[in-house]
Amino acid sequence: MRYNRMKGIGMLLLIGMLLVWFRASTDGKHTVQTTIAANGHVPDSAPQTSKFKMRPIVVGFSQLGSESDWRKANTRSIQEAAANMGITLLFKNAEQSQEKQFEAIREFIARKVDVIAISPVIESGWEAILQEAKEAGIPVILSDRSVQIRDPSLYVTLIGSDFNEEGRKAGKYLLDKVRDRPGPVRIVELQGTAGSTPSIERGKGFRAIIQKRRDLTIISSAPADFTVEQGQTVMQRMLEKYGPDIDVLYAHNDDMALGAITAIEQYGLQPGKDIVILSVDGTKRAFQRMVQGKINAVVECNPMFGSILMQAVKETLEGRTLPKKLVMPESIFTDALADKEVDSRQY
Ligand code: GYE
Repeated sequence: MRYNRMKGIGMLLLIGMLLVWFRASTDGKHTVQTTIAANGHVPDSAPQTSKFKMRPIVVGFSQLGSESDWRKANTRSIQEAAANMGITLLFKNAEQSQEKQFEAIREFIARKVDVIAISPVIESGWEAILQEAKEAGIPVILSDRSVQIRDPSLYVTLIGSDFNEEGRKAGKYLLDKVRDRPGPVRIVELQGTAGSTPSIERGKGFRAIIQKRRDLTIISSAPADFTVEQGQTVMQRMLEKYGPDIDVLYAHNDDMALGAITAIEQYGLQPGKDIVILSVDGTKRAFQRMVQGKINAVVECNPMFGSILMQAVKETLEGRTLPKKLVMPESIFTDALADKEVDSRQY
């Protein structure tokens, strides 16, 4: 009896010592096995197979806001991917404020996270804060939008879309749509957040294409911050000024197009008929409006890159070299096919 108890205590002591040794020999290390396929495909449920998993990878993610359906889907995708891959995500919503992004990043640095991911609200003003992250030895991955910096070594990679190409696609659709229509074709443009990459590039790409016809002119262009509310207010103002002269609305995202549709209907015009409407993103709500004939075409922008972002986090910590930009595959949808696609939209 006594001998058995001694044996039990001895076993407990041994296990305790082994645990201490185990912790000491693996502390701070992430022994991960990658599950990325040769073609770059990452299974969404890829498990975090850390051999001696004493501490999961910790990522601080500064999301720029929750201004649109696209953004909400993007947040969901990133949170789900982190959970599926056993990565701890510290999530901060900056509500479209760069200042709040700086605060979040400083907090991540203080908490010594393994990687910082940032979705930058605007392009300028990032050099100093990224330098702080670099000095703390924390790699930065950019998500969705870009930054203007002199030193490209301040971030590892950018995962997002080709916004210029999205603008070009919208322009090509328009050229085709009005090909038999004599000019002038008067366009109003609802830009997104002033100074943000998608707004800058969607504007440039669109202009590069429509300039092929001189009688296509942008008569008014104003930022509406990518929200339904501002889309409605700014469109209202444009209607008051230009009224039935407006032939086309190009909205830099679906949410602003939805707001604008309300304004157009209140003004007494038919969206999609009196005014041709193009937008960007491909949300379910925009597809529903396309089925109703109120939006004519939507250029897709894909927010579902959570698993690619998390895989990039793992590979960065493994010391691998990643391409400077990872671009999402995207399409364009028109009212002709909307009813076939609407039910399968994920966001
Ligand atoms: O198009 C818009 C969102 O940065 C690509 O931001 C993103 C854009 C997206 O608010 O809906």
